[in-house]
Amino acid sequence: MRDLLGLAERKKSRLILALDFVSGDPAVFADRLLAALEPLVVGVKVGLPLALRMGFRGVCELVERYGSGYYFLADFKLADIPDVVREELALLSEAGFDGSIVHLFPMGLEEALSGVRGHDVFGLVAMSHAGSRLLDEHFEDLLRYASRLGIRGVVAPATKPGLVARARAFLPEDYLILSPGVGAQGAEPGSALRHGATFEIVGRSITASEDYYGAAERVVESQRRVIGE
Ligand code: NUP
Repeated sequence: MRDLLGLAERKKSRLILALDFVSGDPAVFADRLLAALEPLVVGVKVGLPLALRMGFRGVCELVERYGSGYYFLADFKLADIPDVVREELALLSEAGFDGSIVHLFPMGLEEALSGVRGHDVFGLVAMSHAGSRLLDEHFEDLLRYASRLGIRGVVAPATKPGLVARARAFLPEDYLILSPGVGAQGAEPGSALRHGATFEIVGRSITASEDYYGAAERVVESQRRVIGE
C-alpha cells in the first residue's frame, strides 16, 4: 500500500486529481494525464463515471501501470449494508486501490470498516454542493461517528470552509481531511488547506483544461504558499 503522506512530502503537493470526465478514448486520456502529472499530483481519485466508461478492468490496468507514482483512491461513495460494504472494500483493495470513500449515513459500519487491512477508508461528513441539506444538517453527528470508527480520515467540502475548520478542530489529529470543491465548484486552490484540510481534490479545472499541466501547477503553487514549501 502506498504511503499518502510520504508521497505528499516528496512531491511538495497536496493535490489529489479527480478523474470523472474524459474527452476521447478514456484509456488514452487517463494515460496521457497520469504520464504527465506525476511530479505534481499525489493521489488519483477514480470516480464512477470513469469506471463506467473504461470498464473496471481498464481501471485496474491504470492502477497497475501508475501505482508506483500515485496513491489510488476509489470514489464510489459506498453506502450499503455492512456485509456488502466489507466485500466492496475487500475487492477494491484486491484491485490495487489504496483507499475508498464511503458514506457514513448508513451507520452500523464499525465491524465492516475495522476489518479492512491495508486499505484506507475516508468517510463523507458533508458534501460540496449547495443542496446537500440532509447531510449538512447531520454534520456534527457524522463527525462524531467518523471519529469513533478509527478510519483514515474524512471528506469535507472546500466550498464550505467553516465545516472543514470544524472537522479539523473536532477530529483526532491523525485523521486526514480530503476537500473537494476546488476549481470548478468555486473554492480557491489552497483555501481548504488554510482551513485545516490535508489534501485538496481537484477534477475538472485540471482535466478539462487544454493546458492540464499548467492548471495543476497553478494549484500546487497556491498550495505551496499555504504549506510553506
Ligand atoms: O462532497 C463531495 N463533493 C465532490 O465534488 C464529495 C466528493 N467526493 N466530490 C468529488 O470530488 C466529485 O465526485 C468529483 O469527483 C470531485 C470534484 O471534482 P471537480 O468538481 O473538481 O471536477
